[in-house]
Amino acid sequence: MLTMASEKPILYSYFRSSCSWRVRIALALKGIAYDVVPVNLLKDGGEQFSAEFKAVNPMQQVPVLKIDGITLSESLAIIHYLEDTRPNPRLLPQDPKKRAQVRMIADHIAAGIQPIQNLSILNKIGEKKMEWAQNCVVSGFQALEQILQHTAGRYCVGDEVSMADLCLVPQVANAERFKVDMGPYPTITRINKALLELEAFKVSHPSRQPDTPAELRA
Ligand SMILES: N[C@@H](CCC(=O)N[C@@H](CS)C(=O)NCC(=O)O)C(=O)O
Repeated sequence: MLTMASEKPILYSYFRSSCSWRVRIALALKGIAYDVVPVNLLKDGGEQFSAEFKAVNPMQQVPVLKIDGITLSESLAIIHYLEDTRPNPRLLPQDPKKRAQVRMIADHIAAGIQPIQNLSILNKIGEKKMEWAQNCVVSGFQALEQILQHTAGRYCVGDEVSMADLCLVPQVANAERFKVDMGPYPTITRINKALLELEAFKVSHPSRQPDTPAELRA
């Protein structure tokens, strides 16, 4: 039996972090109120490397969610925990085949695209970092576009918003930041546009966070 701690959850987040955005969308969809502790990934070489934050997440990455008396990192593990404990609205379909497709797309993005274009990797690449990031996204999106042609309805898998969609929208934002030509990905573009019309995706958007710099605020 799960004992719910009464404190408000705390999300360690960076406004532009795509992984943080995934969790912010889940929290918004499920109507969970939370406080934000901003972690500036660029300031003074990156606040994620401070001893204080390393004690919170030894991987020195956001997001981290403190909830129900535990501290969780890894965006998909966090989202699965929210799904297990706060199942409405559900973010995994009931049908096992569709559930597997949702997980496949979420993993494709969260394990196959984002980690190889992450900030710390780009910093190691040096002056060719933009080209590197574009190549990571392009090869991932070429595959994803094909996959979505078989799974998509209004959203990534059928017509229900799922964990796959929580991964898609922030990854498209990264693609746009890396100036990837989205022309070859009409299905990704269509789904992204439909999702961005939903309130949970709007309130969690990087342009509307407590740590969003004034010049990037919507
Ligand atoms: N697999 C992790 C990845 C987390 C991650 O890569 N976070 C990025 C921001 S999206 C980060 O904190 N980067 C800091 C750095 O690279 O130094 C997750 O899904 O949460």
